[in-house]
Amino acid sequence: MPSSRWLPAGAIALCLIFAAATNGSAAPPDAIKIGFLVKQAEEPWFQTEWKFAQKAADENGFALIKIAVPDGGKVLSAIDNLGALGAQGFVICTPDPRLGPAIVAKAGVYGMKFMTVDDQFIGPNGKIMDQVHHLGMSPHDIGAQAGQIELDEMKHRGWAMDDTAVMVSSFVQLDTARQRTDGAQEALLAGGVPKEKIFNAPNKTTDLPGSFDAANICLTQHQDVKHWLIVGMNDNAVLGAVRATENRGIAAADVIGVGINGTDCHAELAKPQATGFFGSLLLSPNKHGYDTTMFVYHWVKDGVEPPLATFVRKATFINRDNWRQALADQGMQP
Ligand code: FCA
Repeated sequence: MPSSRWLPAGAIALCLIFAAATNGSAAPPDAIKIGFLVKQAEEPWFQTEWKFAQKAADENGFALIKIAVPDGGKVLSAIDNLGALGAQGFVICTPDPRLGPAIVAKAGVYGMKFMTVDDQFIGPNGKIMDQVHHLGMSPHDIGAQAGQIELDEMKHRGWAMDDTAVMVSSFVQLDTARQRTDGAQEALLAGGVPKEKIFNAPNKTTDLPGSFDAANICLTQHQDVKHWLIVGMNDNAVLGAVRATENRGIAAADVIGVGINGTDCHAELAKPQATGFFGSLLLSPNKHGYDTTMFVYHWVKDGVEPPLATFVRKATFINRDNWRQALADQGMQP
């Protein structure tokens, strides 16, 4: 059982027992119950959100029920289980934004208040469901920041544009991911990178093996490139691509990758030797976890509807030198 006490995938049947036995232990039996459902419970990003959601629950005497929902079936049964437990609301990062209408309908069956975190729902018309309450990061601007940091570092290393190319470790099916890599590309183009030197590496899955495989194909197609800049939607999208460059024998000094999240790269930044993973933009999973949970809690308890959309714009560049301090400054000890 993971130490952070969450429901592993496939253990939904145990939800009632597990939730009653372990989650929200500080809350009395008649306390308000709020669920927190995440698509990739194995990512430190989501574990950090959970940790701060739990802090909100502990401080305010309500119960938090944390459930891993790696696919659509798990999402729907998790909401049923929340209903059976008498939960009045939940926060969700869905494994597939197109499940949005089904999730809205299912929550409606139980009269639950809910909001999305990180990934917004997509409606039947293919557009973001902007009537669903949401809190997330500011994808385009933060992507652009990653691109700008790479340009600055490229200059610092004295690389020539001629023998440099950009790898975009992309996942365009997810709107927040697409906006981040679009923002990065725009910054790189504005900084003088020619369009024809930007190569797409579409990831099949949003994890390290997914980005590794996509990067491998891209590197095979462009063996003449000497220096690589790597952008992606999060730390794993960049880490997998960096691993692929190493696999090909490309030296760390010839690679600049900047991740996003700042939560999933601590082992990387702690390595004794620098790798091609130059650093990351540390977001605010503490706020994402704490604030969404409090929004839903107040909505349930006091009838106060949260703002429809909240975008957390802060991003702190972390690297091998400052990451421990930057995390500590924001109460997110590694
Ligand atoms: C998405 C990504 C996460 C994190 C979050 C803010 O859900 O999958 O890694 O970047 O957005």
